[in-house]
Amino acid sequence: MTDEGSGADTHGWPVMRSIVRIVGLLGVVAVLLHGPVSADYANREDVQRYMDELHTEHGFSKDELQIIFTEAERQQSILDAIARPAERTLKWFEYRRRFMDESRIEGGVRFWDDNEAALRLAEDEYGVAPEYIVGIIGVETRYGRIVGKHRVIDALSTLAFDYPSRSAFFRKELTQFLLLVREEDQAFDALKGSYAGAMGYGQFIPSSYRAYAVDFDGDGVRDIWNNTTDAIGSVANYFGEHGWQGSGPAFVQVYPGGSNADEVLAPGLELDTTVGALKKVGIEVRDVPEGTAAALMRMDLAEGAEYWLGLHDYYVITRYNHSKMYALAVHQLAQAIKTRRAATLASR
Ligand SMILES: [Ca+2]
Repeated sequence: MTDEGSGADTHGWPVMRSIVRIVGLLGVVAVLLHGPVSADYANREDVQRYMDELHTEHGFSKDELQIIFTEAERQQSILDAIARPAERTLKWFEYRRRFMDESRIEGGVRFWDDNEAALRLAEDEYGVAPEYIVGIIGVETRYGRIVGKHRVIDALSTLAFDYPSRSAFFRKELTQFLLLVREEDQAFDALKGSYAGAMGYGQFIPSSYRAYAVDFDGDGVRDIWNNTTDAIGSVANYFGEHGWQGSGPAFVQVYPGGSNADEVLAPGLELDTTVGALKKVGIEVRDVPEGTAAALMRMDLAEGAEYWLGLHDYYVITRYNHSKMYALAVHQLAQAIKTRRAATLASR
């Protein structure tokens, strides 16, 4: 997946060098004006040990790391945000409402129109239907309109060093980010993203960027921040690499009839049963072969509930974000955009 071994060299890093000079200069000015600049992370012992690891394992110079972690800032708003992810506190009907609004459906039709050639190429190359690529980008960022306002270096440093329950994960992502910055010749203090360090149209975390982002317009740069063609190719490649089939529906709605559906719900995200087994206990499933692997899920409405069956490509969507509600929201938005676009084209 990622290429951990490739970073142990100290090849040219011109952008970094110029930043080192500029930041150094600003530091002197700041000291003259305001006294010592804040250097919390660079001075912390645990961060210094991490910097030593980066130096040894990936060949970053100690001076560069000193500057990066003097510049990195702890952000309380990031710690507040990660403490309450939407999927854990909202019921389905509330969660769905956030994504299935009129402007997001219409925005999807426009994004599809504006990027029709790239979407068609992505479908040819990776087998992923346009509506799912548009659906992902719509749910993640409203087609690039809300890509996150945190500096990635702040987000990942805050979570790596001040969020103990997931610090191992975010330290890895922080390392991936610094490798990305070096490989892609980016400025470490310029890239922005979500509070969790996810970037660009499709909100790729750094390890996903390094493993799955593609240069889909062939200009030599994998630009998921500003280039919709690269963003589309990268989402499609991510799904392709995670086994997208595109041969059947991702979800079908099913009906419990007189069965005790709540007793056979999938405990996790995996496809833990088959259509045949669910039919045997009385669940009504239409038009899906009995041997098909499936996960049964209940989605709570304001009153009552719906039951949905997740099939193969549902599981692939959860590789993007480990949440059943997320996957169903992407699916429903994708279908709504596809239906709306067909109606719009018919009326033109
Ligand atoms: Ca490109």
